Amino acid sequence: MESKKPNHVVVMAFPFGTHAVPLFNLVLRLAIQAPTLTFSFFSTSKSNQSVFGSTSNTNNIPRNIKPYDVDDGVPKGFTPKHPMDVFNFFIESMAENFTNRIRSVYGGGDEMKMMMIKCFIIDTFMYFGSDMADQLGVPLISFWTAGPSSLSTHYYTDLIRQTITLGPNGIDGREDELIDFVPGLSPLIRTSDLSEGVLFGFMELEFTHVKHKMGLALPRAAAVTMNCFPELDQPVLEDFKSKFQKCLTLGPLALTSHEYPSHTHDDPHGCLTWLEKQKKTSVAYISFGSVTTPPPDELAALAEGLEESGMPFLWSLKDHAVGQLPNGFLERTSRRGFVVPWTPQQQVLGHDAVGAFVTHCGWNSVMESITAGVPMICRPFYGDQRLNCRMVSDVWGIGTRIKDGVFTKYGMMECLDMIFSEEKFRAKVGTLRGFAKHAVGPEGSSTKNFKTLAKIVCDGC
Ligand code: U2F
Repeated sequence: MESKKPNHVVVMAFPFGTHAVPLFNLVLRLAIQAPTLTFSFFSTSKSNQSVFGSTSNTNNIPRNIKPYDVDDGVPKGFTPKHPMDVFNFFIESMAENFTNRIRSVYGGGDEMKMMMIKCFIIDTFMYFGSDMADQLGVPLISFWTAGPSSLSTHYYTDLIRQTITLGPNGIDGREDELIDFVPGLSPLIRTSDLSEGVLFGFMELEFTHVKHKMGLALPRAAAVTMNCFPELDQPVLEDFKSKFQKCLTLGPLALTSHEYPSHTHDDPHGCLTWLEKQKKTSVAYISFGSVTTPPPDELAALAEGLEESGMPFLWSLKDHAVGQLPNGFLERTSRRGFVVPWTPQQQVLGHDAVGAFVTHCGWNSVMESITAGVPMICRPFYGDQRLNCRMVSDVWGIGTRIKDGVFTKYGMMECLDMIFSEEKFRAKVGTLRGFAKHAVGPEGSSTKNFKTLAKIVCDGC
């Protein structure tokens, strides 16, 4: 705060799912590029602990990044009865809590200290950042952790609601209607692929309003950035170019963050050693991201399908769910199956032995699978995952969806058979992988876009 020139960048992370880590990795690269700037990273204490806490990270964090904890909004003494309770408390108070915390760090109302802020970098969900940036007259960078098409459905939420008017039965019976009127969006997208709150589902929840407001705020950002590359969704990205001040694709982030080891790269269970013993392209890797576990009946069906298929598999399964596997499953499959609570997923997918990825279609997982050239078997659950699944299976043709949307023993076996025997999936994902690699190369679009981003952030420093 000593210098008179604004030299602070305020970063606002969204503390759930895999949001804070990719934003942090982006901030790391910028902080190295701009050592005279201080990057203040605001998130809840739990999220900051997981991002900054691991020892392997600490040594690699430049000193010009400082974490600040923000109140998570959960009333003191409250015992959550449902995992969503904590999420909803956070959402309802995030605008107030972040604003107050930022004001307390930057002078408690002393406008001179607020003047030290030269730029905001926010997770797109933190829509209220636009007002703060406008008040100070500084640029705001919006970072969308998911894919272009899902962002498009949030930007065009009003158009979608006006064009498809749902009656008293809501989406029932209209699940397969095509969203073929949104500029740039693939005409193969259906109403049921939309995230909850765009057209149906939890319409009264505060989170629905947050997503609507963030869509409307996008044109106010100096740049909208995201973890992808142009060939993945050209028409949507072209449309964004005409709607946003700047649209910068920066991905795949998995290929740009390797130099910053984090706990996601640790391998305490020896997955990579286990993969070394498997044949090339023989293993099915299963993971449903950081939040989701399929319901018990589906877990059992998935396990039965894996067992009956006779295929080697590596399964990232949270400890609390292991008891829901069929009796004796672990013992019977121990010669060819490995079940662990966490894997170094990027390296796992990049290992020659892995031939298919059974995934919930979280955006980071989809990007990591493409980056590694591994075709997918999709079982989406919520949010952007259904839309990502549609892109993977119907638009890009680099995977298949599980039959009828839920795991069954024979459905699982059918998908495994299809993905391992039909070369077309691997060929198509291989092509995308090539584009991905080129994007982060010396002449690639992501490399150029990162330079543009760094220029906006560092302007005058
Ligand atoms: C939310 O995403 P999730 O955290 O549920 O899922 P992903 O986006 O796929 O991210 C999971 C990350 O965790 C890593 C994996 C990914 O980077 O490599 N990981 C791991 O290293 N080891 C493991 O054993 C398991 C996972 C949300 F649910 C999605 O719908 C959104 O698309 C996403 C991004 O906004 O956030």
